Amino acid sequence: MRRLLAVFLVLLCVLLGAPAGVGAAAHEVTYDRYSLKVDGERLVLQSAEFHYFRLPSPELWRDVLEKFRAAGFNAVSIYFSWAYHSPKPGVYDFTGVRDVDRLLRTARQAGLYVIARPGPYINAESTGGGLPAWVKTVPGRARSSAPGYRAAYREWLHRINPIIARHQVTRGGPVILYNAENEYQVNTDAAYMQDIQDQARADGIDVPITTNDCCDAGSWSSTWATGPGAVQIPGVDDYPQSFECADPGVWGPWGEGLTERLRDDIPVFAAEYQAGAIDLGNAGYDKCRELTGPAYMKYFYKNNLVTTGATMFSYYMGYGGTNWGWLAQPNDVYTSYDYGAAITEARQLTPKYDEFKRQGYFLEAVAPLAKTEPITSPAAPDNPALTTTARANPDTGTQFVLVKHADRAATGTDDATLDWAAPDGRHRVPVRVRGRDAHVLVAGYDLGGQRLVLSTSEIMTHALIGGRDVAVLYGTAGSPGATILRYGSRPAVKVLEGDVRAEFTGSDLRLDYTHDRLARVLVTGGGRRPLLLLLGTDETAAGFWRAGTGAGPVLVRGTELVRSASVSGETLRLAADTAGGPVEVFAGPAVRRLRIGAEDVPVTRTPSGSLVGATRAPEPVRLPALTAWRSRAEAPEAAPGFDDSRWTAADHTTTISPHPPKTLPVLYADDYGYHYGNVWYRGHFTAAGSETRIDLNAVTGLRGNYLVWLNGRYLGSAAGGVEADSGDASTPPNPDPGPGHFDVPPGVLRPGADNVISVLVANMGHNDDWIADDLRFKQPRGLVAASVGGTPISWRIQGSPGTDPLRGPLNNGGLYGERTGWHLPTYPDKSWKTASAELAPGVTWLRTAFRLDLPKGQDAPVGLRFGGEPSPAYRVQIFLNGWNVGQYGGDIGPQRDFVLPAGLLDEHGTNTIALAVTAEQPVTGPGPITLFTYGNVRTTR
Ligand code: IPT
Repeated sequence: MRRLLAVFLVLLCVLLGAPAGVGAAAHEVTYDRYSLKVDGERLVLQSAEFHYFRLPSPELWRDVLEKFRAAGFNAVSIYFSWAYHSPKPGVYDFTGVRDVDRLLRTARQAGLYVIARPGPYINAESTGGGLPAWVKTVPGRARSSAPGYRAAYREWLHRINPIIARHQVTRGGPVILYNAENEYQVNTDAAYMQDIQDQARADGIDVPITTNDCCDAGSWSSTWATGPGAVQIPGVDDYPQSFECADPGVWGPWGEGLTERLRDDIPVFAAEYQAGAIDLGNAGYDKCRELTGPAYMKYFYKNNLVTTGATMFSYYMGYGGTNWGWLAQPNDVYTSYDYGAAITEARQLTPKYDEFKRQGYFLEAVAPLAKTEPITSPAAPDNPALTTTARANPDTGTQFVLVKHADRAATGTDDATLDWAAPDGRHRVPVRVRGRDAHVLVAGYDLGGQRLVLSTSEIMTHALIGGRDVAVLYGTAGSPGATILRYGSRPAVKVLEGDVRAEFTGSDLRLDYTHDRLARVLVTGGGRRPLLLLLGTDETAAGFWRAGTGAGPVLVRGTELVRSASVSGETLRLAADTAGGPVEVFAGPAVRRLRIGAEDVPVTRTPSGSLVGATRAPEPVRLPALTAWRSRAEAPEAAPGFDDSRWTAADHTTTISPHPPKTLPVLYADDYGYHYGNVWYRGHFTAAGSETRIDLNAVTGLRGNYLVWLNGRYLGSAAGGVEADSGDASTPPNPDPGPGHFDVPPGVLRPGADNVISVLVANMGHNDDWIADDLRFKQPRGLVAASVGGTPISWRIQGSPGTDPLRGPLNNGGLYGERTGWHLPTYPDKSWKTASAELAPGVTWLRTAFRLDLPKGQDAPVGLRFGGEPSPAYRVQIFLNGWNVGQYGGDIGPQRDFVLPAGLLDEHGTNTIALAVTAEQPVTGPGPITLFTYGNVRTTR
């Protein structure tokens, strides 16, 4: 019946002209102990993580997802952040940058399956771990089946699930798996875990449900394998390189990184496998990229593939993005969430991307990988420094042999001869392994119309193009390689390029060579269709792009990227990024012309049968200098006469927070509905005249601070606390900031009259709830204690007055300038004075505008750079056309460059930068501030 329905839907799609590829029709998702299957076809799931909420520019989602697909990923894993969509109970927004329908459509168009991860809890170093801050005021432990929390998370699930449901593979969409909760192994509330799944099923989720277990393959897979809470396909998170990027030379400090087999009836699933790192030690993301670079990827990913036989991989992160607005979880990250990922925050491809491409193309091309069992290694090295591990496909006999160092920490290069009992015969072949490298070698494989006996080169990809097999094999530059192919009779061998020795004995053609640039060998006859063998190095292999067309696959080299390809008549059209220089395409003989984007590229045919031409270099990009800064100081709230009568009275005497207040009234910002960004407090008291000191305590999350005025006189600042309950300065050692003691200067008090304490408190974001104990997550923000002698104080509080409908709940806090629109591009700043470099304590705004007209048809991501040394005495909130794109300052993190993403940035118009600078003391402001580009290519983006 299901089959019939599927056939019907296929026909319907054909009739309606729906595109081919992922999601053209309804499909069935099943699985067994080896792999997932779509309509019975085995699939190696190669996924990487992407957070749309960290790229507030829907037009760039397509760019990133196309880059994923072009690296051989066939899936994207997506957290959905509840906090990003919901400013308050009952209010949800799925429009504009929050349009997840568009996101899922885009994923499908890019040809990617989706692992949908709506939490409710997601962690992800995002504010509250994805829980909206209003959940802090909901009674009952978060991440449990407590009724208050249950009502809250069901509200979210019933909004997000129906959107996900209509994009499932089973309805012709891309969603192939649904991830319930996140690393919930530390908790034992099975009813909660079960309810998430019951809600999902009730909302129409019918793809397999998965969850990601952390650290020590926990409860939901084993203890709870059959009971309430158990999911269908649990997976495991692995971060073998840790998060200490300052020491990128370390090698697996957190273990071998081998994904455990959790159950016998499901595939091995690496649900989150480390592909970058948070920058815990402020080393900068380039170091994180080094820590998790190509060497790590080669060794750990290949080891995992062959040793555990995993067929489901999801790499965290494929693209990290930006903690714009108040999205960051303050204790782990700063504005950039680049993550040292394969694709940088500014969407640039790195050497890590090349390695993903080499591995991803292999997984996609070599089908027997989807069903393997471990075997005793058939290939013995004669050098004990090297070792081999192997698996084989039980149906085809294809062997996969992993060659690596016996000592995983070894750094030297070792040669060996492998004595390999391959399915088609025994051979002695040379291998060379550098330290911290690994190779997956294949034997007994039907490579298209060829029979690969074995090779000591790795397979990148192969394709049937114009009636012949074209295969790309590769190895470390300078290392020896041997490839043996089987023929019915002696074939003709023509070495078109490079130094390759060929020998035919019995039925085997043996090719010996050194991996060097790109050798080309054409083999014809021998009872098989022709083979063009391309033998490259890691580097030359990475230069190849593969794309499908209606006329079969094509291979391309010399472009920066290939997004898609199509053939019409004699013309191959590429949607590609180019940077000038030679381009080569391997397409069928019918193809005689090449068109890249809107340009015809003249081509000639090579002896390899390929076409070569040249692409034009992109036009240079000229950026304006940022001049004509205007400024205006604010903080009228500090003045005693400021009218705060419309502010919210902060007069609660109780709170549901698990952290009891130290003084009353309760001053926790969340309790008054102010959840994100800065908050102002004004405390009125009738002075006795004897008060000498104001004692305050504020909790802000890491890197936060607060500033204090009395009757308009600035008293100073203090660092905000990170723990609500250790603020007692009298019990040393007190490791925690938070408490601040401010002496009342002589002559400032007005005895018998109204006196006003004004306090500006930063809220750096909300703690996550990783261990699900509520204490971290429900830690308050804002003032947690305030006293001036024993004199009673009556308080008012003001934060962000409402949610910006375009930019969402996390864009703004309650600075005066934010409340009056000084960050917005339309704000008339003509009356502001020319900015001076010297800043007074308090908040000063700086604004400037600039025009851009970037060359059309090019992608040149623009950034804002702060030169000079940042001072710990100021912090800067950066607004681009009203969008809060980040924070800069000596205490904020190592970041100096901020991405200004296209979409928020008008690449052909006027843009406004507004900086809100909060200074703790008189200080020279930030600068020099310049625009720069991260890259420049011609594109069809
Ligand atoms: C794992 C989380 O699931 C993910 O959300 C993110 O926080 C990641 O870590 C780190 O960047 S938790 C890890 C301790 C396995």
